[in-house]
Amino acid sequence: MTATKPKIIVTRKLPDAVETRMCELFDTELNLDDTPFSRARLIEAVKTAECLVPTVTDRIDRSVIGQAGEQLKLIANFGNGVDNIDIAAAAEKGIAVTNTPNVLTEDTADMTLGLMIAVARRFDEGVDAMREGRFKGWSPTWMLGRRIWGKRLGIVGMGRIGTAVARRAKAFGLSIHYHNRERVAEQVEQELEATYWASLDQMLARVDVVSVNCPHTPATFHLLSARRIALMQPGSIIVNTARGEIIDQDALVKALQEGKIAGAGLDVLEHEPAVSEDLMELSRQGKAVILPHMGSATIESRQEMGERVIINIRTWMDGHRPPDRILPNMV
Ligand code: 8YV
Repeated sequence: MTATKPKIIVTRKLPDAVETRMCELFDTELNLDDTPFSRARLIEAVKTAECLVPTVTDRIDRSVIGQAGEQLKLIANFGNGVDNIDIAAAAEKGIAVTNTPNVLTEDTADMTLGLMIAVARRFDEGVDAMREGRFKGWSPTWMLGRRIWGKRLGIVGMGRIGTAVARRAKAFGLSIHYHNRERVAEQVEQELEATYWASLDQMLARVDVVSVNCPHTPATFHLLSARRIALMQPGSIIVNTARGEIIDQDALVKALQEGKIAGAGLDVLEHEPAVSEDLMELSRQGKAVILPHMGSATIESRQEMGERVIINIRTWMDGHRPPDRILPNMV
């Protein structure tokens, strides 16, 4: 328990209301111009802060944690995914790590459905056609996409976001298939009329749309490997609103180039923010819709993510276990 206001370092610009409340409650160092922290600045921060508030753009690996001072007790991540933080190294040093679950579930699920429809119904190409003045009037055979109603959706990772995607997709007339480490509760399976596949390979070969909704961990790195992408049906599409690293991006590019699968909707990329010329070319050809990691980018989500960060810090200050604590066995 800390008697005075603890020293908090926030690595990126957060919504004003969140920053204001943080300044009221803590001895807070903000990053008003939002310049991402260099590694050196991050190391400097872990040497002085009692609590660090990083985001997905900060790589807090074993080496950074190793250089943290004794005063650092909490890393309160502004974000759900914690693949940017070495959780085991933090635990070994007695540093608690928290995230911001739940509050971005619905927005990320909306984005997943949005991408699914955008790819299948060629939103991107339609917008381009209008911007470039290529719309010369309605035609019965122009801009034909593919129907998603009645198709099979295979969800990889049936956690909070995967389940929210399933609920929406069911309403859009897709039948729900899923692969998960564990089968979800029978009641949820019944509600969604979902089919469970213990074998990811089996599921990939049988569905029309694949949605990636699992966390990025060492076990899910390149889970969608070249071999697995090759199992997908030629007319199928893949949507990723989780983490780029879960799909072998080079293999995905090759499959799209060779027409082995029909399309991809990517809100996240491997090696973000870099985007390869090959991928951009596929985007220009209408085979990929690529977004700049916008899944949780609503005013409401970002505000509520900030509130969760504050709750986690406050609970820790009061000597309790922060509600969103991540333990090494959880990743
Ligand atoms: C966040 C995300 O905006 O929360 C996550 O895991 O991927 C994003 O939607 C980002 O991580 C903020 O750190």
